[in-house]
Amino acid sequence: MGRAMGLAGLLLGLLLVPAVLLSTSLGRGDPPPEPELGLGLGLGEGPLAAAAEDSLWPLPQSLRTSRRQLQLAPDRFQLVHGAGSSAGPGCGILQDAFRRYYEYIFGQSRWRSPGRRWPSLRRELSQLQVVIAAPEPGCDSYPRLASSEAYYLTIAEPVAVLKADEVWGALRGLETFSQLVHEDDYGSFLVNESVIYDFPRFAHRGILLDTSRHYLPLKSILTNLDAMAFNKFNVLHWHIVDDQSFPYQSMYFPELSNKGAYSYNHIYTPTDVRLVIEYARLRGIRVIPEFDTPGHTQSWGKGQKDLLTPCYNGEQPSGSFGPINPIWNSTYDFMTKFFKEISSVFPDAYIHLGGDEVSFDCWKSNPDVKDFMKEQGFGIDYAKLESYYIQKILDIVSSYNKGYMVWQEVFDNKAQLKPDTVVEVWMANNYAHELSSVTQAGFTAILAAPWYLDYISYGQDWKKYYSVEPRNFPGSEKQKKLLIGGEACLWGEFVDATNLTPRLWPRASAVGERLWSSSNVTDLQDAYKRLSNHRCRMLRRGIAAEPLFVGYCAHEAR
Ligand code: CP6
Repeated sequence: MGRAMGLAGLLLGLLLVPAVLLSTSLGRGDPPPEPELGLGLGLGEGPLAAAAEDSLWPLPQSLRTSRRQLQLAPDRFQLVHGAGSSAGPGCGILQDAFRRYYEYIFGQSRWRSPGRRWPSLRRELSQLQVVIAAPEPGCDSYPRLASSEAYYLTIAEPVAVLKADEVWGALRGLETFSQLVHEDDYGSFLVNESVIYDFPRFAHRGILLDTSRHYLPLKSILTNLDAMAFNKFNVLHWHIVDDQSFPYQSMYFPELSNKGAYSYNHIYTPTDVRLVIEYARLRGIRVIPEFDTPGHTQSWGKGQKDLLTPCYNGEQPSGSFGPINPIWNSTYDFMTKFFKEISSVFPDAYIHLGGDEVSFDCWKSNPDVKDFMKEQGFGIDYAKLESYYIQKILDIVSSYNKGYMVWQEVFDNKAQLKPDTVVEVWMANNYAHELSSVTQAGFTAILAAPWYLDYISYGQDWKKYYSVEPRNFPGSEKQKKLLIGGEACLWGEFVDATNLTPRLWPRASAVGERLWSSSNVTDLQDAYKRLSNHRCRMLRRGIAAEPLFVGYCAHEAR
């Protein structure tokens, strides 16, 4: 926190009540509806949900709100830079966010008639002033793992003030502010006087999208980035290529997508990629591309000859191919050039290098690989060969000053990893034990195992995702600190543009709150009420989020 925030934080500490106490301290009359008992009665998403705090998602770390309401007049209310802010009208991130959030706050009014200006006796909120305390890293930068997303929001007459160290915190605060403004039955926009201090529990809060099993049009990816911002996610893990297709259009190796994409149209051009990165940046979202090797690489082989391992049937090549061939120098020449390009195209400090699910069958069948194993003294331990390969790739990527993420097998196979390597834990069985081992070895970890959103079942599975406590693994405090976040994964075998959004949202929102809010925010009934309202708000904002359960949204009309 900078100086301004430090002082504010100090004062606030005296005022704040824990967020969980909020619903009781507000003294509102309505008991939350019993979700499961509401069966058939449609109570879930309906008229009981009136107060704006009932729709906050994810719940802020601390929140004090009064019953005094202020009115916002769409033709007078302004989002502006406050005095003393290090950002001004030249700050593209904030200018764009002001425009977006003005639209989210007033845009979907049920009362669109212009010139309807009944005199109001209510006190008015005329501005939200945004103050950025720190001069660095500035408005042209990219969000980083170490970015501050904290913000401090006071809503009082006549102006609301949103303070943040960095613009990323201001983005999160604008989202919260927009969630607090609600429209009453007469078309007035109201907000309760409130004081909020908020920051994320975990620094890495990701969504994995898979654009290989099915191509996702740019529009789907951008819409998903909008939804991520509504849920305060900050990493798009772009699993961009895999066995089935290679949609990434490489500048050095255009044949990879010419031959490996589903078609000439099913590609992401350099322009597309830049667009995704910039759209994400404007929402405080990092884009971490994954180029998964040595397994999951069938599509690479179509456009790059002599890259995959030829498999053998006895003495003869079988005509099929396995993982990347780890024994040829040409493999590493290719990877050196390829990752040089990737390092410059993607600005994030991390690249995900995959390393999951490598089948050894093909390597075992190949006589040249067998000879190489002997020369290297690997015996018959093919995990050693895998580590040998990964090691070289890690060194290549390091030489471009990039950090890397890997799937858990890379750690399990004992590759030498740089200390800032992020190990992603995905295997469902005994993931707590794996978190324990990874952090015991001193590496930072990301948890994905309990949050495979491509896996669907009948019922409210968001509750299962919500009820995970990521730090619930054996280890010291120091180890717990090495768990820096998690990811909700949407693998693409059964997902394309037709069902991406409803399959992800609002189920991923459950993961979003788990990764943002305090660990003691666990009440399922309270979460149900807020998430139902949040889902209705996502619908109003153009996100086709599926329902949690029976009910309706107030904005629906025939
Ligand atoms: N693709 C890749 C996948 C999976 C992984 N890697 C996967 C494995 C098991 C389940 C879901 C997804 N489809 N490249 C593992 C990280 Cl249950």
